[in-house]
Amino acid sequence: MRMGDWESTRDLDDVYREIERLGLEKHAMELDAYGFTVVENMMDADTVQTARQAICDICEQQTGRKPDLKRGEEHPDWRFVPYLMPRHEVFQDIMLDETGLALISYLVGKSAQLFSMGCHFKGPGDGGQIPLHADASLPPPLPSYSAICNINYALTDYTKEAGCLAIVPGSHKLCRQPNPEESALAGTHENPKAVPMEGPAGTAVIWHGNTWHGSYPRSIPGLRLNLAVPYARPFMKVQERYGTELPQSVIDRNSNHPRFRQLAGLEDSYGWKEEGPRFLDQVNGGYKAEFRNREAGKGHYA
Ligand SMILES: O=C(O)CCC(=O)C(=O)O
Ligand SMILES: [Fe+2]
Repeated sequence: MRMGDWESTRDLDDVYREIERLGLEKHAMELDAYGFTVVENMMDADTVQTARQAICDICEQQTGRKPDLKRGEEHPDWRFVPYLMPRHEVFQDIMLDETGLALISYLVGKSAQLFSMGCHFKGPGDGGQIPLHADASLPPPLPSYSAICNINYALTDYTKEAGCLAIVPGSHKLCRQPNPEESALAGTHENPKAVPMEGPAGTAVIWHGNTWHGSYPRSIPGLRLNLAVPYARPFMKVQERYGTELPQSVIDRNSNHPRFRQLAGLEDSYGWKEEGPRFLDQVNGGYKAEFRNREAGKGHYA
């Protein structure tokens, strides 16, 4: 029997076929079993370098201080560098990479929207810890499915002393946030169940929205840069404003990609006023394949 060609799982079948086509079955299984997976060489060296430089330039505009990747003293502890997707083409290409899209679609569905794209920009210092948490900031209990998911790209080498990402394997099954006494990643109360996600720049870690994660403080000279790219089911309010607020040049550049408009919120049908809802083109077509405006007058609204 051929798996995945069924009326009852039409959206899942598409997602599953893409996972098969790209040979990502092992990663899908790890997401279910452990709540996270690691993809080595997710980004090539040029992409890492371009993304890192773009973030350093934006950080310099934000702080007035030139980042020094080797020493990092000018940027102690950590700061967030937000809203990266529209600010450089490299970030749009990273969002549209087929491996990432296949895995996030497995977790949050084909109707995923980009939640935000930022960098946790970290220099040396005791204040560089991001305590363990689950990204699904919903009232407890958290749903067992992934309401939100995340791809964390290492833009510098990840080691514990360098301030890398930490994950508590299997924690997605607990369906709750860690308590304050479970969340530390440094000091005498450091959670011993947390595992450092060590690996070279270009590695990506993908996790389920319930998975406990954070990052260690950096105790060696230099800077740690990540690219944090959470995606959400569209019932979750996204963190950054895209949609029609995006520069037209960004929309035009990516308009040939079949998923850009949905990811960037351009197909968001909610928030209507007197004009009323837009209508789904087909009832059984899964999510938001096509919209018609009200005048076209048939189908269900999204
Ligand atoms: O890599 C890190 O510092 C953790 C970032 C984080 O918590 C997130 O992106 O949700
Ligand atoms: Fe997080």
